Amino acid sequence: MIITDARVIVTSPGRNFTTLKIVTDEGLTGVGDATLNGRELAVAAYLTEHVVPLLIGRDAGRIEDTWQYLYKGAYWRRGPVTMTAISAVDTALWDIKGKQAGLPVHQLLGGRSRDGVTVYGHANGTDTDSLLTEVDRLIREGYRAVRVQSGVPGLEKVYGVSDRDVYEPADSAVPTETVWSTEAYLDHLPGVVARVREEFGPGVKLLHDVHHRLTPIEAARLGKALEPYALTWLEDPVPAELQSGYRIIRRHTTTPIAVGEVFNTIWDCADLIREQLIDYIRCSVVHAGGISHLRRIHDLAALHHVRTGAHGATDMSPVCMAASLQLGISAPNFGLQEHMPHTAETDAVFPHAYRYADGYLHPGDEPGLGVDIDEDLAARYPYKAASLPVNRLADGTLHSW
Ligand code: KDG
Ligand code: MG
Repeated sequence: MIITDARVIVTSPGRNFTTLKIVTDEGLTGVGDATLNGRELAVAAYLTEHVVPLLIGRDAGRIEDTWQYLYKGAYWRRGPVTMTAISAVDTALWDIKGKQAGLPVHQLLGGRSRDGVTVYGHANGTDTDSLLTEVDRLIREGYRAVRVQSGVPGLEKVYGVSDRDVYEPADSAVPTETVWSTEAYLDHLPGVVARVREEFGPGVKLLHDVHHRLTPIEAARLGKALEPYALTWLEDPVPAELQSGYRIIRRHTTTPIAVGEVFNTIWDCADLIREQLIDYIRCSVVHAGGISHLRRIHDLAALHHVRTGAHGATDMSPVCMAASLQLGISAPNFGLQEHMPHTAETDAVFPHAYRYADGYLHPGDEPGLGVDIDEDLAARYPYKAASLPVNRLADGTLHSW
C-alpha cells in the first residue's frame, strides 16, 4: 500500500491542534497528532517542508523503517519539533495498519491486558474548600484517581488552577507572566493534601503536579512532608534535564515520583528508569516518537518496576488520546492515564470511538485507532496564536513554569 498524499491540518476548536492525515492508494487513511503547545506552526512547517515530500510514494506498511528513516535520516536527532513530527507519521501509519488488518491497534500490540484504562481527573481549587468540592464531584463521576492542585495564599496565579470553568494555560499570544514563590508553596501544600486525605479517606488515589518548580532538595522535603497522605505520585518535582538530580529526591523520601511529559525519546529517561529513580513514566504518544517509540520506553520501564502514567492534558488531541488508550489497554506495566476532557467543539472536530465510563476510558474496537478528523469542520476554526505562561520570582528572576 503506497502513500499518495499527506495533509497537515491546523485547527483551533477552542485551542490549537496540528494533525497529520496520511492517504494511501488503496483509499485507507490514517491520522496522527502533531500538536506541540505554543509551537504548533513549527511542527506544521517541519512536516510540510521536510517530511511530507519524503512520504509520498513510500510503502505505508513499513512503519519501523519510516521511523528510522525520519530519525536517523534527519541527522539532527531528537528535540520536540522533530520528535512530534515523527510521532505524527508513526501514529498515522499504525492507524492505517490497523484498518488494513481490520483490527483495533491494541490487537496488533498483543491484545488487552485489562478491561479498561484507569484515568485520573483534575480537581483544581483556588482555595481548599473549592478544591474539596471538586474532588467530591470527580469521585461522584466515578474517578478512582484525582490530581489535586490548589491556589497558594499570596500568589495570584498558580499552575493548574483558575477561576474559569475550563483551565487552559496557553491563554495569550504573548506569554502571560506569573509570580512564583517556592516558600509560600512549600508552606501551604502539605496542609491542603492533608485536608483532602482526611475528607475522602484512603480509598481514592491522590496525585499532585509540581510542574518543574523545585530543586531536588526542596522536592525531597516536600515528598517527606507528604508521606503521611500516601500520594500515588508527585509529578515533575524538578526539571529533569539533569537526571541525576532525582537521586537526591529518592534518597530522602518514599513518595512515588512521576516524570516525563516533556521528554521526546528514551534517552531523556533512560537513567531515571534504569536506576529506578522514578515510579511512573509520563511520556505521550505525540511527543515521544509515536506508538513505536513510546512502546520501547514502556518496555524499558517494565523491566525496572516503573509504570506508565500517560500525559493527557487538553493539548494532546483526541488523536493522541485514542493512540494512548491503544497502548494503555495493552501495556503490561500500565499505571494511570491522565484525563482532562476536551471541549464539545474539539470532540466534534475529532470524532472518536473511545468513551469514559465509571473511572475508565475504553478505546473501543474500531479498526485502527478509532479516531478521525472532520476536515470541513476543522476548517471553520482558524489557528489563533497562543503561548504558555512564564514564571518569575518576586525579584523578577525567570523561573521554570
Ligand atoms: O502544554 C503543557 C501542558 O500539557 C502541561 O502544562 C499539562 O502538566 C501538565 C499535565 O500534567 O497535564
Ligand atoms: Mg504535568
